[in-house]
Amino acid sequence: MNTEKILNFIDGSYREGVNWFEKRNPCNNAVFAEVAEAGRDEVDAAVAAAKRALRGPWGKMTVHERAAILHRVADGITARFEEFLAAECRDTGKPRSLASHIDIPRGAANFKIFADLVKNVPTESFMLDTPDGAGAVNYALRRPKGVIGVICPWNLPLLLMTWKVGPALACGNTVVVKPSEETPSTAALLGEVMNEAGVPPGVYNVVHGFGPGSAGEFITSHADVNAVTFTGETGTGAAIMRAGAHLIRPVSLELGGKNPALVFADADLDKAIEGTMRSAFANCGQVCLGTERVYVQRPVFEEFLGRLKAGADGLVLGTPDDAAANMGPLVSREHQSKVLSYYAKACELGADVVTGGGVPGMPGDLAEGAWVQPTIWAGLDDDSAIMREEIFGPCCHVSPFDDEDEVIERANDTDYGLACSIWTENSSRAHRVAGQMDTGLVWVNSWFLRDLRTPFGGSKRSGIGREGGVHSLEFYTELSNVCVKL
Ligand code: NAD
Ligand code: 6OD
Repeated sequence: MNTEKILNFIDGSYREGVNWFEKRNPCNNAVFAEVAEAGRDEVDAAVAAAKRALRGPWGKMTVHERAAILHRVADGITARFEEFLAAECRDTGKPRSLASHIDIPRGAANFKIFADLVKNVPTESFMLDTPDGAGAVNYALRRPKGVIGVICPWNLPLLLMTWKVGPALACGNTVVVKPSEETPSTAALLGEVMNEAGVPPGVYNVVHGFGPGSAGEFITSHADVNAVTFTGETGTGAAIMRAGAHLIRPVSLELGGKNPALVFADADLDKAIEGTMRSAFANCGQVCLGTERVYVQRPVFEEFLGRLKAGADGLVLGTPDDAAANMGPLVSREHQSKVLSYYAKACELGADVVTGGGVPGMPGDLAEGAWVQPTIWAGLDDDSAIMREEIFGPCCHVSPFDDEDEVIERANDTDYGLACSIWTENSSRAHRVAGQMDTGLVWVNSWFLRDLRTPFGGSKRSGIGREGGVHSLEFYTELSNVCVKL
């Protein structure tokens, strides 16, 4: 079989590992690449290179020099847009129309935004009176934290990886990245862009592999990794906290969600349907911010449900190159099994299957792919597993509600606290409800509308910490206070 090889990127060069693992196309489950799994030696080499680069040219550059290089990285991604797009679509199966509007442009923007931000954010300064009358001046310095371990998921691979790597490098750190085993390609390709842009060797390193007993664990348990930033499942976040606890190592965790949408009777239903179609089904429902619980006020419940069903029934499943398709497969057959187990569970629990609930008939070799139908349920209790557990597929449950206090309480009654969407044309209600939601992110009459200067992250079991804007600088730097006696 003629498969491509995807390599680790360590100290500015591509390297093999201790093993090879298969990368399959989610559309037809065919193996198209072998990925070099990094062992402990490769991870040690990557961490050592990252540590050296902190002392070398990267650590000695001015903020402006670093920022200029990061602009070149962003321009390099844009110059090779088609290559990144093809690699991302091949790994994930997502439509080109989606990746070309979200994943790849954000991959570039994440470098520019944070390169510009570090140049413009001041630190604090205080004059202190002293008994001798001469005084003292205090000022804070931002210093890089050091070697940052970046552990990434598979749903928006380049976007979520650069969302961490952009600010980490802008702040003067170096990184050891572990992309998801499902999506190794764009992280590896970015190594070429880093070299072309003049990023010194050792600043950006990529090691491939899995979690426990593999590259993920080797990074998170490494004593020379100074901080770990992670996006992924809540259970994995807990394991990563434990791995660094004895080192008192800072972690930033962006974890799972079970996000509600609240559709009030005074909403503009055209907007609410358009937004909920995206929040439930975009990226085949594999967005941490996605809506899996929809609460609709009773006077518009039937109309909303009918229109959402019509929208879901109108989705066109197809491969990334199918220009008519607006929904791809799930990322893998393994994830398909997980999502289908929830489809079965919903039936066992007596859900009303409004649409979907199974595997679509796909032609030819696509029948082997990780396809599932977009699915809508109604009729389940708020306590059912379908309403409590993150499914991470193209599915949602729609329930009626009667009044504002009731829906706030029901929407907040979850272990998660990542995002919610509120649909109403009454601006007083919008602000009143937004202020009562136990989520790190609240969208009103929108969803996944991003301003990278704003705080991003989850509460409860959806995460620890905030990134975005100055909040990223808080995580990726150590503040040192300098006190000068005059
Ligand atoms: P995952 O937790 O299974 O894997 C994420 C990464 O962690 C992978 O690279 C994996 O190899 C690695 N990993 C697994 N176990 C590890 C361990 N013990 N030590 C170190 N590394 C380990 O998550 P996933 O399935 O790739 O992604 C989907 C999940 O990510 C969903 O729960 C979703 O909600 C969440 N997510 C959250 C956000 C957010 O911003 N909050 C964004 C995207 C995805
Ligand atoms: O937009 C972002 O910066 C971000 N972190 C999005 C996360 C999406 C989750 O799947």
